[in-house]
Amino acid sequence: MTDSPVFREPLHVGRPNIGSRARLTERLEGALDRLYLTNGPLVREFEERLAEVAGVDHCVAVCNATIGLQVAAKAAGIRGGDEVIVPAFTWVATAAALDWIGIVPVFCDADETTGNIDWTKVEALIGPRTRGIMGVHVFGRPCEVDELEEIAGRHGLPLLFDSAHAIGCTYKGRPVGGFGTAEVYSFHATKFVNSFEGGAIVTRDAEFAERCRELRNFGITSAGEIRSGGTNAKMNEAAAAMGLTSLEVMDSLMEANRINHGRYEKGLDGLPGVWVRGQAEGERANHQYLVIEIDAAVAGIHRDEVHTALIAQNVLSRRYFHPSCHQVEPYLSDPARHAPHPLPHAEALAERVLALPTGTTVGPSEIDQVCDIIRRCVSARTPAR
Ligand code: T4K
Repeated sequence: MTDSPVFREPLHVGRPNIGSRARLTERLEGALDRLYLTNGPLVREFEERLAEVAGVDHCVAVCNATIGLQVAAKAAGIRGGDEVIVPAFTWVATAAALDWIGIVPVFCDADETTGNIDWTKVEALIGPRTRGIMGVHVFGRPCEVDELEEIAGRHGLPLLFDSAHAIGCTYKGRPVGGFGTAEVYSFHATKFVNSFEGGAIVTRDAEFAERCRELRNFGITSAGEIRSGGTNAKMNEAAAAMGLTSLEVMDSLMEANRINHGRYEKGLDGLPGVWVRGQAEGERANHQYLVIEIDAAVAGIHRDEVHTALIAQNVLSRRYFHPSCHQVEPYLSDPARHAPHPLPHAEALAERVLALPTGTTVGPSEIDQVCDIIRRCVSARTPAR
């Protein structure tokens, strides 16, 4: 490796997509002219568009997905002290959203192929305090929805999905967003559809949506009465302006991500112990995360060393998700909240995964150079074949 980095400017994971600046500006100007900066028409329009994308009748936009998960959990009747089964391999927000309002996340191991909650292990975790199950469509790959719905239905438990990664994806040909009791999208700036910060709860259940609307707005009903203890989870008009603008180009963003995915697969093909995580066969995937796995035993080099080498070359890879959620505070040192048993698959995944730059700001030559850096790291360690 040379002293000066391969890339003069940092190559980021999670570069935001803006869409048409003119459309964004027009929408922002409209909000300024109307003097409606929140509780306004752009949020309602964004909700309508999102409901169409999700294939549902109801959408409640919120200020971010973390708060959205809390609102959805409360709307599902889950209270402080209740337990909810969650995957261990996920972004910390899945568990933290619940923990923050006194709900106890009970960690379930991952399926190593899909990265999702291992549905075969869910039922064994159901106990007297269990009040819900929360799946996460990790990196946009859909959970085993049918199996989870069957388990939740049999036990009379609400099933929520953290769909922060999965807008635009399908499960058995149907859009992710229409499953379980409700699903929650994220539109954080690093998501390929973004609203600066933001999220949305999508559901088929009209009453559930109404409860979410109330809880989002201090517990105030549409008749103006306070029926429950709510919060302020509202999305503002500027966020909705960005969300609408970004959503307009969703299909082309997905196509750009798909092409990048193929380029990375080709660039890393045949490299021992290194592979690009795949998506579900026959389903539409948004490919918003480009995640490789590095099996140190085969590649001869640990993921962390490759990560360090990439950063030295200005490729700002991210270890999504390391450590596994159950291995961080407050769960790590609190025996009452610690995972009841080792979660080997989640832990193994957390040691292998590495998210690489993708999206519209990354082109083929950048991808080839990133692959070349990884190739050189691995080749330096593996014996010649
Ligand atoms: N559930 C799941 C499964 C999630 O993955 C997330 C969020 C949530 C729930 C919660 O959703 P929200 O409450 O956020 O709506 C990022 C995001 O902050 C987080 O939203 C996301 N998941 C997580 C996977 O990644 P960081 O700490 O890695 O983000 P940050 O700000 O350091 O940015 C990452 C890279 O993106 C940097 O290299 C810089 C670049 N970037 C970032 C921003 C914000 C830009 O180029 N421009 C930007 O504006 O967590």
